[in-house]
Amino acid sequence: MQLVLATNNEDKIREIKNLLDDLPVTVLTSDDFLEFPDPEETGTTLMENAVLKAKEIAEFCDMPALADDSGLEVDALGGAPGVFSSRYAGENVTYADNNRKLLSELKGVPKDKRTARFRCVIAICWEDGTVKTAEGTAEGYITEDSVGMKGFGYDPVFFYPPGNKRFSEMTLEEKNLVSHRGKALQNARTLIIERLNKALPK
Ligand code: ITT
Repeated sequence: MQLVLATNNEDKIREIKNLLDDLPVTVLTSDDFLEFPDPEETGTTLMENAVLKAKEIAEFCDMPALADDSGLEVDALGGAPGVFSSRYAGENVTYADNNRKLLSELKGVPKDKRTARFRCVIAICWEDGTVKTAEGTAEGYITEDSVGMKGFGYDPVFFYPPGNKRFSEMTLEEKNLVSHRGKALQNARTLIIERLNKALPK
């Protein structure tokens, strides 16, 4: 089976590839195509955006596509940045810009009110246009500073209590075992394996 990753985010690609590497699936990315669209995320939920990205890329590449829409929900901010996580500090900003804005919005908020979760929705659009989805979350809290060089995005400000460290202090394998993306991909693997089994000659 060939599966194209419907994302332009290199950091997601690294994590997703690691999570699929033991399956009999050839994983393709934007690097394998001369042109690759960057779908406009017009949905109001992670689910809507994941589905629209998977559909658009599956149609463009004419093969099954897997999309990830993910974000950080901070309780003290009423669930923000949520669906706007990648553009929290504006269009074309860096991860560091987003983290600075987040820490500044949470200035003075006590630790017990800094609870947050990462959410990930994976959508797979098969060749026939049908779409299946899978979800995962990871609960933690937002720290008061930005520390750690691993991971990406909000990882340097996201403390994960069961691991007693930030996502930015975990190896890729450690993070994938407990993260929102790791859990969503674990569920998505079941969908891929079902599909592979269907394709096998009886
Ligand atoms: P694509 O749409 O091309 O996949 P994107 O980066 O725009 O790439 P999203 O719209 O799903 O993707 O935004 C996700 C943002 O949420 C991402 O840019 C990070 O800021 C944040 N995020 C998602 N997963 C994360 C993770 O595992 N660790 C840290 N931050 C994460």
